Amino acid sequence: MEGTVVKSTGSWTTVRLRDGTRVDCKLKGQFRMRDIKHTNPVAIGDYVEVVLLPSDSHGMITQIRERENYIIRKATKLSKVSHIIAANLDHAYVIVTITHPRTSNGFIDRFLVTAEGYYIPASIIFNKLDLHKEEENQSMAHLKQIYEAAGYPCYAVSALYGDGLEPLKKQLQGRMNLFSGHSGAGKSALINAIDPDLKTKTGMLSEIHQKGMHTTTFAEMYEISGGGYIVDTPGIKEFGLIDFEKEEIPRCFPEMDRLLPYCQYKNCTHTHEPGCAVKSGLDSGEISHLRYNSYLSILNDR
Ligand SMILES: Nc1nc2c(ncn2[C@@H]2O[C@H](COP(=O)(O)OP(=O)(O)O)[C@@H](O)[C@H]2O)c(=O)[nH]1
Ligand SMILES: [Mg+2]
Ligand SMILES: [Zn+2]
Repeated sequence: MEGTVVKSTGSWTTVRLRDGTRVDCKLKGQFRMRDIKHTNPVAIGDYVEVVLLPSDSHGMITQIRERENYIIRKATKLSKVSHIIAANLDHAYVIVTITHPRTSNGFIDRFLVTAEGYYIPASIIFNKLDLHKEEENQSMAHLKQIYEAAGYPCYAVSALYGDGLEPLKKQLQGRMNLFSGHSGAGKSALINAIDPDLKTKTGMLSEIHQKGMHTTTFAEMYEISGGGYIVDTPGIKEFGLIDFEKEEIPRCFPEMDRLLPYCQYKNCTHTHEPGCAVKSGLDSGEISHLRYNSYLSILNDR
């Protein structure tokens, strides 16, 4: 039988079979040792083959189909093994808050670069609209303009009051979606608002630190009624950017990549080269300084 991995906690893996039933499965021994680069041989979103064990109420995963894509992170910055957060994603969403807590531009851009790096289409969800005053609305409008021009769809919602959810719900239908964002940005609240049946745990925002507490400790996949999934990821501080070489970064900024054919050099890094269309774009306002500064900072990190 075939199914999708919807939960993986270590020793047990929950698989949703085609007919909708869920089976807790063990892994056939061979997988545990095969993949030494990753701490988890099977990940949320994996398509697997399962053999049901009639004597027990559980099953055995016998095959893992090749992944179309996946997103990984490292346990620590220096560690050689990485953890697959989720596989076979159709779309990645970053939940951004202008306030309570403020999401940094660096975080947004790192997320987007990671998604581009893995060829996963990405969008931005601005949450907590209800907390916005004039100033926050202006900040959001400014960011929205920058990211939409770059090619990223933007949504503005309030998970608390349910505002602005309809267009987003349409996009989520029938797809495998990843939700990421700072802890406290409202990922769990948003999943609740999208599908109240799911009853995700949402944490209270700590008033002293203005930081969210960790209520989710490992990624979990939720099935949306009507079809589709949302993978909720725990507060990821050092999101992604793991496997990439410096040379790959320029293509991960789509608005700059589009200008590359107009740069004098085919392999222009848009830093010191003469005749660079991206640098001209900075002067003309076509390229945002905010994005360009992120680009430089990510490039210099490599
Ligand atoms: N005012 C307001 N608070 C929200 C909104 N969405 C989430 N919150 C609150 O923000 C805190 C963190 O939300 P949670 O969903 O746990 O964030 P997560 O860490 O990203 O999963 C909780 O206290 C939520 O009630 C919103 O749209 N407006
Ligand atoms: Mg949460
Ligand atoms: Zn250039």
